[in-house]
Amino acid sequence: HSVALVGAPLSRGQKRRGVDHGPATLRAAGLVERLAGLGCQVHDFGDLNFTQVPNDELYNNLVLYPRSVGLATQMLADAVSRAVAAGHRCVTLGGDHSLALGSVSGHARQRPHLGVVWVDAHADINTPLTTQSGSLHGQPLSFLLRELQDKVPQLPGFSWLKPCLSASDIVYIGLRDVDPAEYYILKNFDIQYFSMRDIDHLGIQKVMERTFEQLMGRRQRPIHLSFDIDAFDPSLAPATGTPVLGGLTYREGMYITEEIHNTGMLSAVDMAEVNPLLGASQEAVKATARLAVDVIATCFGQTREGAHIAFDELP
Ligand code: DIR
Ligand code: MN
Ligand code: MN
Ligand code: MN
Repeated sequence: HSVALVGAPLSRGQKRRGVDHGPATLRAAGLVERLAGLGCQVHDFGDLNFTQVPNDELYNNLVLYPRSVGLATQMLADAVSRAVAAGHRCVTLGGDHSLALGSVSGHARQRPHLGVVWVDAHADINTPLTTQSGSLHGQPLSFLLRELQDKVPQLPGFSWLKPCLSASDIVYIGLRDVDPAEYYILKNFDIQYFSMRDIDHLGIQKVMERTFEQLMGRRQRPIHLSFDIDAFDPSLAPATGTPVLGGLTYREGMYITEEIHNTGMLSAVDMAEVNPLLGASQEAVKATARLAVDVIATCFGQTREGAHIAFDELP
């Protein structure tokens, strides 16, 4: 099968420097070679060239860089839509998590019935009116959800965006830092989530069973995996902007992506929030990048138990 890589060096969705170097960091960690080694035909479309929109003033005295994020995610939506239309499974390399505004929108243009698995410490579902940080990486899902549209004002730069998800199309895994307004939204719209506490209680196997029951209980559908590297414990993924204690173990992370691969329905992946300027050392940055590459490789068939080759390929 063929995998498209789209670099989305977006950083204006949050406040810390360096996350725009995420795509280069993931490539330097051997992403292309790893996917090729799994038998994927890799089509690397390079990095999109995002420009900062001049005079990009705060929206409502609070929300940062709406025009720049709006334009960049519009470009990304077009790129992802094209890649999926060409028959590729599309991997978006972030960049901060506001990139999901573009990747999910573009994916949904070609696969309107997709379901989203959102792996993150955070719910990223603040609206421009509930956000406390002003950062758009904490808000993408509020723009994408149909049920929330009367709560989301029209931001400059976002006129292209149409909501493409319903509340029942999303499952979260790994939550442990949810703002009060976000919690209200999750409960009010009955959005399925598995917090770290739920993983402790149920175990990751039941969590994945219930995830697929929610998304695919009635019929098979394409899956969009949006993976924020801060879902992992900071001891494993230190090079990220908003680390939160008590995250996924390596084994839980690999189990999530193995199970998603095994559905055969994975259609697009985001890898967000790897920031090479935030590791305490070069080793910390490399460990974070290697982990992100392991996540992506597992999505496309890498297994912990080994893979067989044809007998005539044996030495
Ligand atoms: C917080 C943090 N809920 C916000 N969100 C983060 O800014 O709205 N998302 N860090 O990844
Ligand atoms: Mn193949
Ligand atoms: Mn996060
Ligand atoms: Mn996130």
